[in-house]
Amino acid sequence: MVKAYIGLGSNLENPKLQIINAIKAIKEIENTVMSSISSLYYSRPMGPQDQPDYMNAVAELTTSLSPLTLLDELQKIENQAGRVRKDNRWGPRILDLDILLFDNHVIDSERLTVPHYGLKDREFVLLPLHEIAPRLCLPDGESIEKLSQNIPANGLKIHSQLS
Ligand code: PH2
Ligand code: MG
Ligand code: MG
Repeated sequence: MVKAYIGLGSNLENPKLQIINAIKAIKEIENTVMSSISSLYYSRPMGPQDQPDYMNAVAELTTSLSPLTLLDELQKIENQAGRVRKDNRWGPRILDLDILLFDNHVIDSERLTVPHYGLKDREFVLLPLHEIAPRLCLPDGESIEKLSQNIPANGLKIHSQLS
């Protein structure tokens, strides 16, 4: 069993409900346990500014799935939520489930890049991740503690606590 960290995001069609439903669905993934979940956070959109604010959270999974099988399961959940894949980089979305970290693996394949390429520059990833895993280090040795101290909060706000 290894630990994987998943970023959850939504800014369309009742984002809070989307995240709550996604958490339920992730808990049903085979051979996987949700070992921790952060608070829900409101965040300002990164990328185009003419889109609604986001709701973001980070989950810790303990899993025996392979990275690509976990990716398949997460994409199924995105699709079930009604996500339509468009060519809109950083545009609005009903549900986005990103594998942020998968144990200490470094993966650079066509379907999957781990650690997630934006991890170090996104307050809506680093701060929820720090909430649930303050002692975590990235495969390159950088600490979440330090990264989260150095990132501007950019208005990130806790909306509600789940656990
Ligand atoms: N996701 C994006 C683009 N911009 N901004 C915030 N605040 N939160 C997100 O999850 C997010 C974003 C594309 O994945
Ligand atoms: Mg994303
Ligand atoms: Mg994504």
